[in-house]
Amino acid sequence: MFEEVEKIKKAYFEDAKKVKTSDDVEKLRIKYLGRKGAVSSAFTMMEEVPNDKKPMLGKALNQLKTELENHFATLQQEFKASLNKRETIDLTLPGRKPNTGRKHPIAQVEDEIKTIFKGLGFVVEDGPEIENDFYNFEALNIPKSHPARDMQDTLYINDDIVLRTHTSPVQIRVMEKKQPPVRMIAPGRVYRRDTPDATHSPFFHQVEGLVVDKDISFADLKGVIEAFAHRMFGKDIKVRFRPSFFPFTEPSAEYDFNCVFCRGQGCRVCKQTGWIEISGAGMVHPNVFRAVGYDPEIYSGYAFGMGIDRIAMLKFDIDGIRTFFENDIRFLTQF
Ligand code: 2U9
Repeated sequence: MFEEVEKIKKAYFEDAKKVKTSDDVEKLRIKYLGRKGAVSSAFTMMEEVPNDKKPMLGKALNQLKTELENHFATLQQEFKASLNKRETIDLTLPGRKPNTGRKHPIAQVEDEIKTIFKGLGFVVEDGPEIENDFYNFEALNIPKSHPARDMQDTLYINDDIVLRTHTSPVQIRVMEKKQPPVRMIAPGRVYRRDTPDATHSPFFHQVEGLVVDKDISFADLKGVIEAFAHRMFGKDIKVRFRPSFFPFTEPSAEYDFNCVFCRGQGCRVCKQTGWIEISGAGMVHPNVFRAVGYDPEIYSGYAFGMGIDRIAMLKFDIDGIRTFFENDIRFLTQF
C-alpha cells in the first residue's frame, strides 16, 4: 500500500515538471487533487487494509495530500506570476517602428520642385504620356527630318503614336485651350529609346516650364531659374546661361548651376569647373505660337526643361540614375 503512495507522489512531480500552460496546471490539479483524482482515489485503499495499518496509511495519505496541495499551490502562484510577468509591458522600452511605406526619392524631389514653382506663381498641369506626332513633335517646330524623331531616340507605338519624349506636349495642349497669360509647369515621366546603363534609363522624369504673356523677356527666364536654384540648393548658388539650340526656342540656352558640392570652388564632381550642367531653356519659337493660334507679334514667352532625376542625383549625391529604378529596398529606405 505504501509503495502506491510513493508511486503517486513520483508521478505527480514528473507531471508537474512538464507544466507549460495554465491548461497543464488545471489538468495536473484534476489528475491528482481533483474529486476523482489520484489522491482521493488512494484514500479508498483505507477500506482494504487491516485496522492496525489504517493509522499509518491514513497518516501517509494525509501527508501525500498536504505535500501535493502545498506544492501545487506554489506552482500555481509561480505560474500566475510568470503569466503576469509575461503580460506586463515595460513602457520604458522604445516603440517598435512599424514598417511603413514612404515616397520614392524622385517623388520627394518632384514635390519639392512643384512647391517651389507654385510659390513662384506657376500652375502644375498634367497630360497624356502617350502622344501623337503633332503634340510631341510638329507643334514644337520639330520638322519631319529632325533626328529627335528617329527610331533610335523615340519609342513608337505606330507611325503616329509615340511614348512622349518630353512633357512639352502638355504645354501645347494647355495653350490650345486657353489664351495668355500662361504660367505653368508640366512634370512627368518621359521616354527615350536608351539602352539602360548606369547613366541611362528608357524613362526618366522631367519638369518643363512655360510663361507666355505680353513683354516677357529672357531676363524673366533668368530670374525664375535663379529663384529656383536658390530655393532648391541655397542662396549662394550662381546660375549661368550658355548659347545653345533647340527647335522650339529661339534664342536657346543651356543653363548651369554652381556645383552643389564644392559651391563653385571646383571638385571631382564638377571636374574642377565649379559648374554643373542642369538643362536647357529659351524664348518660345514663333512657330510654336503659330501652331496653337497665339499671335507672336503680340505675345512672347520663355520655356525651360529640367530633369527631376538629375536634380535628385545632385540633391542626394547619387551617381547612377539606375539606382532610382532598381527597387532595392536598402537604397529606398535611406530617404
Ligand atoms: C513649348 C515650347 C518650348 C522646353 C525646353 C528644354 C529646353 C530642354 C530637356 C533637356 C533634357 C529637359 O533636362 S531635360 O529632361 N529640355 O533642355 N526644354 S527648352 O521648351 C518648350 C516646351 C514647350 C510649348
